Amino acid sequence: MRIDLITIFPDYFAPLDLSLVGKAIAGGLVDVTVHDLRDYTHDVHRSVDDTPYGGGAGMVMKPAPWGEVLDDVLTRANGQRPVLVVPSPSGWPFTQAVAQELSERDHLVFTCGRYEGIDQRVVEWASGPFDVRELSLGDYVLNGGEVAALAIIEAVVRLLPGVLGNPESLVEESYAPGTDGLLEYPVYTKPASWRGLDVPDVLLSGHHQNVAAWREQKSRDITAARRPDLVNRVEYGKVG
Ligand code: JAH
Repeated sequence: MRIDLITIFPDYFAPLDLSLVGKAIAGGLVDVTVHDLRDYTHDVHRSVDDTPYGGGAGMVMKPAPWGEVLDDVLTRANGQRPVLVVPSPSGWPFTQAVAQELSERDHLVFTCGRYEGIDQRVVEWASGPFDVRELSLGDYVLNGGEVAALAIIEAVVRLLPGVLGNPESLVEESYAPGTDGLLEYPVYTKPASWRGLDVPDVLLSGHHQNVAAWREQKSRDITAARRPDLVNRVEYGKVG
């Protein structure tokens, strides 16, 4: 998988060399290139933003540097139509199903906007040569798309064949929120008693059917309390 990242803060992506994603990069499964948007400006101040047409607070990212960097990325796309991931608080929800779709693509390009966002004509133009996906991680505003891009990359790269050590943990996650499932039940390990708190007896009983029933009930209770939207989807027959 090829990943191009476009940002005015290239250092934000240093953590990609760590952990599981770092191993995927070191092992040649993933090839990441970080592009500094300011390298695609031509003025002495290397300026990437300007005031918004129509007025209002804040600044908007100018389209020209984005056009030039995206043209440059396309020269290395081998005539394919890469996915352009645009992290945005106004995007479509990023779910496990979307992560799965992205993991099946060859080439992902991330636009990490700052300020009030990127001139909308960039997305409009890009929907020709790219498969554009404006994506939101949740209903909150960050200072830019970098942290959202890191989260999306981690969720996608761990799904690539050969990246995760234990493929069974992927199977269990087909029942995770975002793939129509319930929230996870609580987990425990040794010691059986810690700071006066005991592991629930059923988990020590060796009675596998009771363990399964206890976990199912915990999952339902937790999901009902925290994510009633997921309980309803389950009851309509997708999982439970
Ligand atoms: C903020 C560009 N849903 C998470 C998320 C994703 C992106 C942004 N904020 C929140 C963002 C400012 C500029 C992107």
